[in-house]
Parts: sequence; structure tokens; C-alpha cells
Amino acid sequence: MELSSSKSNEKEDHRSDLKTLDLYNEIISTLPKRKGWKSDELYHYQGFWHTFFYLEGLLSAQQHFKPQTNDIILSSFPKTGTTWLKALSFAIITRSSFDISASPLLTTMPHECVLSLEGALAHNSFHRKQDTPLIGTHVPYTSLPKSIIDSGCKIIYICRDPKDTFVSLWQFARNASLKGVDSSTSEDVDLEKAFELFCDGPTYYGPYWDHVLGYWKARLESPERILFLKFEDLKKEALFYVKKIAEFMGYPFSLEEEEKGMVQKIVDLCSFQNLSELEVNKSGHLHGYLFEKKLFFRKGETGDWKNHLTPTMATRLDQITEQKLGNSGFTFNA
Ligand code: PAP
Repeated sequence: MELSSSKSNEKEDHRSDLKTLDLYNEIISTLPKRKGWKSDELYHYQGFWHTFFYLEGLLSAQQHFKPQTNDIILSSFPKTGTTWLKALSFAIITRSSFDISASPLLTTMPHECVLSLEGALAHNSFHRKQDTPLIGTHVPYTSLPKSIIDSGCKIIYICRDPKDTFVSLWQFARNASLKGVDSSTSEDVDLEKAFELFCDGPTYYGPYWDHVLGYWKARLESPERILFLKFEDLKKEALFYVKKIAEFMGYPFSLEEEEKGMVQKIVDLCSFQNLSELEVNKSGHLHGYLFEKKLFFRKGETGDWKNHLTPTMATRLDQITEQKLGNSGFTFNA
């Protein structure tokens, strides 16, 4: 957890950071932009829409990020199971260092156990926890830093039915309030407007379907390097998928561990019920961000879209899914 650079290096980093930030500002100012769901602007870069903060982080990652040889990238579109995947992967990897009853997940939010490539890491000169070879990202496959692709790092991608993804994202956006600002004064997000933008593409890291397709195509080309997961499958068969994730990451469970119920213990530790009840996830803001931690734990179910979308909206999302992914060999339903 130690930062590696000396004081003088930090000063140099800072000076060059200011120069590169100017450069990123310049690049971003030339990009097509439009209003996002709230009053924020979204910028179109390499086929996807980004907020300024994360785009700056992405440009920095593309230029500077150097993975460790054993790094595993946890990729996702927002609200498709990122927090859950981070918790499970972290618990799997650290199980030999910590007893479940002393897991860092009991005192640290999953997003702080596994940092984000274009978020916390990029905005901190890629200083990282050397002992955890896990990196989270929402960056589309085709925009991942070349260093990640060239290094052959393993990637785990999780996706979710677009209807639940949209509802989860909308609920998050409308409830996200600024640190120190009364949530009753936070800007609401009109469902219809957000829906139109989600369908057309301009949403955080959207279009969603292109995001899925990018990782799916990469997975078809290199199945040994990319594991593709669905939120719905994890909900239905958590034990099976936790074993699969562990094997893929190179941390398989031994027979003895299985007999002692280790897989179940990890599933229970990372369950929505358990994580959402922990004080560390219920109160306070995500370190370095404006988001309240509790917003990352809403319902954790499949099918909540039925409570928010009209049948027409649901059909429209299903039609876009069929149109964009129908010929890819991937389906959200199987
Ligand atoms: P992020 O991409 O911004 O990090 P992400 O974690 O992908 O967010 O999405 C949050 C969703 O995952 C929420 O879904 P909901 O709005 O439909 O409820 C959240 O409740 C759900 N979630 C968080 N942790 C878990 C978990 N341990 N098990 C199942 N679902 C979870």
C-alpha cells in the first residue's frame, strides 16, 4: 500500500502532470461533445462517450500505464456488476493471506480494494497496491491502453441485461449527490430523457451494446485471455462461477478448500446482503470521489426493470440488443 516515489520524484511527477493535463485538456476540447444525463458534458472519444474526469484518466492511462505481468483486469460497463466482481476477485486472491473473518472487505469498500485504471489510479500517477494484481476499468476494449493488450494480461468482463443496467444506472445518476450537498438538492434525471440517450449511445461509456460487443469479439479471438461473465449467471449459480473465476485467475480452489466450504464462504462474504449491511459500505463517500458508498448497493436483483420501464421501453431495448448483438453469437438470455 506504500507509494513508491520519493519526494523529489513526486515533485517532478507533479510538474509533468500539469503539462500533460494541459495537453489532455487541449485534446478533449477538440472532441465532439454533448450534454449528458445531468448538467455534465460527455465527450466522444474512440467511438464512446466519456465524462471529462474519466476521459482525462483514460488519456493518461493510454500514455503511461504499465501493467505488472500478473495483473488481471476487471472490466465492465457501469452498473453491470463491477462492485460484486471486484469483491469476489479480491476475496479469491487474498484468501490465503486473510481468514474470511478478517478480510479487508469487511472494513474497506470493494472499489477501494481494487482501484480503477482511469479513475483513482490514473489520477494518482498509477501508484498502486503492489500486493493486489487487480485493476478495475470501465474502458471499452478498443480503448484499453496498448500496454495492457501487449502484455497479454488476463481480463474478466462482466455484463448485465441492458434493461436492468439502464435502470440501475438511472437510479444511481438521479441519487448521486455531491459530497457536502444535501441530496434533496441534487439534480433529478428524467427517465425518458435518460432512456433516449441510453438507446442512442450518449451515456457514461456508452453505447452499452458496443461496449459488450468489443469485449465479446476480443473473447472470441482469445478465449484463454478473456473470461466473459453475466450478472444473471452469477446470481443463479454463484458457487460455479466463483470456482470458474478462481481457476481463470490462476488461483484455483484445492479439494481441501472446497471440502471446508471456502467457495461458499467467499460467496457469502461478497453477497449483496452481507456487503450492503457493512458499516463501511453504508456510510461515507468513496475515497477521492463525490459518490456516497451506499449508492453502489441498491437492490442487487435481476428484473427490477419491470418496476420502472414501460413494456414499450423494454421492447425497444430488446430490439436494439437483437439488432446490435443478434449476429455475434452472444445473448443475454442463455
Ligand atoms: P459501478 O460500475 O458503478 O461500480 P456496479 O457495481 O456495476 O456499479 O453496479 C451496482 C449494481 O450492482 C447495483 O444494482 P441495482 O441498482 O440493480 O441494485 C447494486 O445493487 C449491485 N450490486 C452491488 N453489489 C452487489 C453484490 N454483492 N451482489 C449483487 N449485486 C450487487
